[in-house]
Amino acid sequence: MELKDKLTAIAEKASSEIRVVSSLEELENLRVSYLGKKGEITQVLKGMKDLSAEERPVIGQLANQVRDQLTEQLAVTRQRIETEALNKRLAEETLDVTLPGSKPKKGQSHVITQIMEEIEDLFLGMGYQIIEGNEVEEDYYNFERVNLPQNHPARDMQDTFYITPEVLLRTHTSPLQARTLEQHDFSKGPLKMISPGKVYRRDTDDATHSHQFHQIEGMVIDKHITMADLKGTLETLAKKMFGENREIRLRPSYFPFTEPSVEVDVSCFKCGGSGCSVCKGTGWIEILGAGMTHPEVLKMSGVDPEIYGGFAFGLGPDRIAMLKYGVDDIRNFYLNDQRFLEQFKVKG
Ligand code: FA5
Repeated sequence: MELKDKLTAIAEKASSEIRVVSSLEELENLRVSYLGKKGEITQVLKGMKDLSAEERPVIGQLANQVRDQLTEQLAVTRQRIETEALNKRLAEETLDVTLPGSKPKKGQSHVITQIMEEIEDLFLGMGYQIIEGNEVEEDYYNFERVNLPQNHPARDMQDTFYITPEVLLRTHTSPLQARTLEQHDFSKGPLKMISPGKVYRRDTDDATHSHQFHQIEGMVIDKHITMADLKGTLETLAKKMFGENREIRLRPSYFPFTEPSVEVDVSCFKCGGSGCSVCKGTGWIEILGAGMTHPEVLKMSGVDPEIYGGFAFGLGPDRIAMLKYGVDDIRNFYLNDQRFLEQFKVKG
């Protein structure tokens, strides 16, 4: 066969093969088999040396033309295959933006924190300031400055964890009474404060006692404050936390830093007052201690008890949470069981 016919035949065969190719890999194989170093067209071009001088430019031109055509067809086909592949992927990987997303799980404050914030809001609304204290406290402020000198028998009820003989984990929030009193400038107005935080005691844990719990200290000092102001304040608190129907009672008590002193009990949520294991048969659960500030406490902080006086209280938010939600063991608050804690949803 003449070289010219051979070239034309190769060109037709290559062109029809390229037309039906469906993958880039097949296309590359075709390119190599026609235009590669050992490809059919390259072989033809190599045979040109045997041609006559007249034939050579004619065949050369035809061979170049065929090569250019095939190269062009290969490029167009490559483009077609790539576009098809892209369209296929786009169709397969379409995102349905109308599908609902997966909701991230929302955390919430611990139930005790919720109770503390509720109490803070109440007192902020009555014009109290909130004071922060330290959990690691000096023996001097924890005991001596609230009228509990060394060897005072009432220290026994609040044994704690000592860091050094002078530094301890505070047993109550009452050191904030002395710390705030000594800072307060009475020429600017009365002192009305609350101070929430953690406290520690070497108590044996039971249904209503934990070795680590919370307290909110409160103190009001001004001229002409009476026990009626204390009672009214505590009643407002009790009604806010437990509603109008829950009974409360004030019971005479003793604290070295208040005189007279009271303890406030709320009727037991479990037995309604008849006596059970939660209230230890008494029908009542104690939520706070309070009283009229002892003149010695004022004097030690440089405040004249002849002019100023007032009241203080220390309440237990853990006990309040128990009573509000009917939790029969205080230890539940500290076990970090999500199933328990999730029940107390933040309002709103
Ligand atoms: C005090 O700690 C006094 N500082 C309170 C006070 C302040 C009296 C100001 C007068 C003036 P008491 O030890 O009773 O008092 O504790 C106060 C409250 O803390 C209790 O009524 C109770 O609600 C809570 N509480 C006491 N011990 C524990 C405990 N181990 N676990 C959980 N709550 C407790």
